[in-house]
Amino acid sequence: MNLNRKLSRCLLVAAGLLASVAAWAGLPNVVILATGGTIAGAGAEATNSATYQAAKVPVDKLIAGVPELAKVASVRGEQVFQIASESLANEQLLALAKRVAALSKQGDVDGIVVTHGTDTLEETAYFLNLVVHSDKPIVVVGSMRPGTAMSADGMLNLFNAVSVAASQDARGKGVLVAMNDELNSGRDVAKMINIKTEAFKSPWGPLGMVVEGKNYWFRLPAKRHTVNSEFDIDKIASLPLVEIAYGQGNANDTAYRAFADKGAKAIIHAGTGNGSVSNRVVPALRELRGKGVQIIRSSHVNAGGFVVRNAEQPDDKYDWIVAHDLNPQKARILAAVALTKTSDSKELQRIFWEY
Ligand code: DAS
Repeated sequence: MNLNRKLSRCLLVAAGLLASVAAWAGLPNVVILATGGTIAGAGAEATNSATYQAAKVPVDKLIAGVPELAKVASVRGEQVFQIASESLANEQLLALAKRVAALSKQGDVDGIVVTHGTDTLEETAYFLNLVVHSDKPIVVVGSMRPGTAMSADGMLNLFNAVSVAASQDARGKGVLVAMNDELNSGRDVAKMINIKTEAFKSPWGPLGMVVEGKNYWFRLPAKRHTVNSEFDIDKIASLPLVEIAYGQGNANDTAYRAFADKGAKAIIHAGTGNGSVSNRVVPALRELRGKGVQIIRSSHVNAGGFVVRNAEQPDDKYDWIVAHDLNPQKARILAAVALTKTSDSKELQRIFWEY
């Protein structure tokens, strides 16, 4: 057996021993649900911080790679998927949320960590925030560099996530995202850059920080979430098709019409500025609204949009909805969840104000 395999086996055995010590010591029970991504990635060289294969390392090796986890929790892992998150479709999102919800109901589970690719981490974190009825800590975590790279960020991100998931003071704060020592709301946070370890930001700031296993809180979520949500994953069998069309100066209505032809129940307009719509696109959106497709104006401005009704577009007259401060990809998640309950545009707008 080569040295690498011997080392892996030793790590796994050591992790097993540490886990039993943690369990014996009565530490909180944390379950890690692994889905893939860079945090499970592997590159050829230590200098490969951007060139690597995502979704390669299994959850038991992720746990074995951070023996310090046993100091803060009794940890066990489940490999839910092993995929890059840009390919995590609605079906996987539902399956993951159902597993999170089921575990959260178990008396022997004190907290849950979801390891995830960073590309759609913000979508999954928001979805869980909307549909999992538990006040137990649910912490989503990824990494910007694979574990094989110099100054990899995954180990500390994972340690922080497990430490927060094991914390009493993280309860009732909604789904959290633990990246780069910050604790952000799963609702607010988005990936703002794809080449830095400080990639995830909330337009309204983090909820807190985690430093050497201690949480420091500065604010609380203002929108409805988890136990205070009217949506429940146990009552959602599937998600309706919601698509996103990107606004730009030379836009036309081709994408919107094609999405509607494919059965989209709502179209998120990822608009410029205040969710603005080109005058070449407005007629198609009004026609599609007349055919029952919901039209939702969001903004693709980078640091976070803030779309209000009837500013430059007569939303009341057109019966359109505004996504407020949700970016287009989060607006898609909320629209899909909301449409499992109502297709009334006034009710949908209420939901966009409250979540
Ligand atoms: N492809 C990216 C993903 O799985 C890798 C990462 O950043 O996690 O989201």
